[in-house]
Amino acid sequence: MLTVLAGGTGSAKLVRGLTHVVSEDLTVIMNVGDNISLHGLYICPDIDTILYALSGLLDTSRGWGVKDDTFHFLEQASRYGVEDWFRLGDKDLALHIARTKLLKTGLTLTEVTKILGEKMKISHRVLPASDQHIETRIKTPKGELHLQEFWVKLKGEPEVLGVTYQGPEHPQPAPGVVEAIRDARNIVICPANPVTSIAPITYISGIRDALASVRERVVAVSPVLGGRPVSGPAGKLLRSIGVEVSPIGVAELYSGFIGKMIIDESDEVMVDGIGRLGVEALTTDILMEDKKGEQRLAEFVANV
Ligand code: FO1
Repeated sequence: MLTVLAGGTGSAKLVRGLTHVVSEDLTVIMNVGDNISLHGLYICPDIDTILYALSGLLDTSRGWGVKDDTFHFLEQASRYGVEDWFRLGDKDLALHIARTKLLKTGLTLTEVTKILGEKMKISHRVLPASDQHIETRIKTPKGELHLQEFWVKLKGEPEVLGVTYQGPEHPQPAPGVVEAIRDARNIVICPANPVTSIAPITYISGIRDALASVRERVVAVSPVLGGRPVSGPAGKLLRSIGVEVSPIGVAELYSGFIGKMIIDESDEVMVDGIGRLGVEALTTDILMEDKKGEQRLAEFVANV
């Protein structure tokens, strides 16, 4: 079994690539830190993105939401004063309504995600990192914001003063997560935002300890290439927590629980620096610009 720690868009590409190149079971452990309640619905953006990617429904040009979706509901609702900054498409809404209804019957997020995955005919296992609500909060001069408010509503523009993960004092991993790490042939950390996609997962001490205990089998794909994040606000967020925006910076952040890191071949000069952190650096082309690129990187990742 291969186990993958994943966030949203960038992760979806690698996960989709892996489904094409590996024949073994895949378990995807999902970030829940960007989950948000809006219009009475419980939305899990990263889980949604992976479910859509694995079922072939994903709008791959945007990297989120359903392909060929329309926004009639939101357009009409905004006429009544409903907030429309978070673009929920008409087809996408169906998933949030189904999830919220199932959660209201008392099922856990793990159970609900399993049901939705089955209905979407997904054969791989998608597990929320936790059944508890652990929310990534961004501290800005305008006050503390939900990640989606910072990134989508305010377009990532406010200065970032810090990042916190808000939830129970001792957040618990969801059932099956620790076992999926312990029993995996290898564990892959996707090239996702280290601060808002991976850290909310490893913030759960049971998960962090499980990864550390099998550290030599944990391989991360760098989300940074040539001093810049491959996509999204990772640079700003890494700087805000005092981490250098480079594969070395990310390797240092992850060094307690990874044994290997895949970096871009253009960053080869960093191999020794990463090695000094006790992490073996491997180089390849890490950009996934099309399906071929996804499968090429997935092949490399699956065979380290
Ligand atoms: N991202 C955006 O940039 N703008 C949106 O309006 C937006 C809506 C949205 C709706 C459902 C969903 O599952 C994801 C959505 N995303 C949107 C993506 C999401 O904000 C981020 O990609 C992740 O939270 C970061 O991992």
